[in-house]
Amino acid sequence: YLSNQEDLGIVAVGFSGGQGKVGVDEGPEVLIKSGLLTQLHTELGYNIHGDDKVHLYPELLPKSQDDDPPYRGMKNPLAVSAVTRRIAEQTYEHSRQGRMTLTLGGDHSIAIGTVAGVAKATRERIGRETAVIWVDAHADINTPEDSDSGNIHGMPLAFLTGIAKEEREEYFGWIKEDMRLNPRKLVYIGLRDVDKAEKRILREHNIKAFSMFDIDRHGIGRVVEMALAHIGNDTPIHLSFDVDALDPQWAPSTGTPVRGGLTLREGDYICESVHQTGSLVAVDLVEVNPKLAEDQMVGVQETVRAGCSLVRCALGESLL
Ligand code: 6HN
Ligand code: MN
Ligand code: MN
Ligand code: MN
Repeated sequence: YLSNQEDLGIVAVGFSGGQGKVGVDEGPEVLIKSGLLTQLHTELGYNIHGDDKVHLYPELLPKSQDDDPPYRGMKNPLAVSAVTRRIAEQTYEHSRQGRMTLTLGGDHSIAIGTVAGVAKATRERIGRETAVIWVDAHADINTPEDSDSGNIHGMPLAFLTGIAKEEREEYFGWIKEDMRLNPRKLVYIGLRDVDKAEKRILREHNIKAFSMFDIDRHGIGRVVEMALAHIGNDTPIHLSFDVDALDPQWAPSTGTPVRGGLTLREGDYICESVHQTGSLVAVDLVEVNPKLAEDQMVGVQETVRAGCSLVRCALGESLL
């Protein structure tokens, strides 16, 4: 009852301003070109809503880098804030109508928009707080001041939870209370490269996190069970999957690869289990960068195949 299981709202976001490497803006195009949306329609039976065009938001981008200087150390702050604000409107619109909402990225800064929009819609529609399962090698919860890189794709959860505060509308001040994520409703899976300041935030706010260590110790089955138990039954779930959670063996074409990650099967298992709850309301797949891979052809193809597999599993492909 948490969403219309047959209706799927798509937002394809060709945006790379949350980090410094070109190419991640081409992620959604290669995922779509490889046939993902067709598969979701013909094999999984979803009615697809929204256009299959990739949004580049040219009208929202500052004319030049000089018009978007660093603010509190953040790079491209006006661009990322404006684009994510628009994405929040798009995901809000799909989610408000009870559609399952799928966002294809783009770098992970775009989740500022997807989580904000879905959280607001779900509060209005069924009066519930949305939980977020963040599958990633990284914690993406740096405050601007704590960040070593200034890249906003390492900060989305700081703004979404309100741990990073900002008044000015044009610098994420548009994120209002009804769009926020309760830190107690956030669960991580797959962490293995967490900055020192982020570790302190996770401890201080008592945020539930399952690292690769926990997966080695308990196995993926038990970890997912514990993650879902933390969220609780009948809570709407937003799954935000950074493809770099997978080991680079499975997903080499990504901006910040870290060895020692999830196997493709473990990633698929997370997605299948979350689908099986019946509480999934939104999915993001981000950080597929077709311009990056040691062996360009093979690496890109593998990464795209892995990304498509994760999405299909989250949308119910492999469950009998
Ligand atoms: N991602 N913690 C590093 C930073 O720059 O803040 C890496 C962030 C990676 C972000 O992979 O979505
Ligand atoms: Mn990551
Ligand atoms: Mn990430
Ligand atoms: Mn199903």
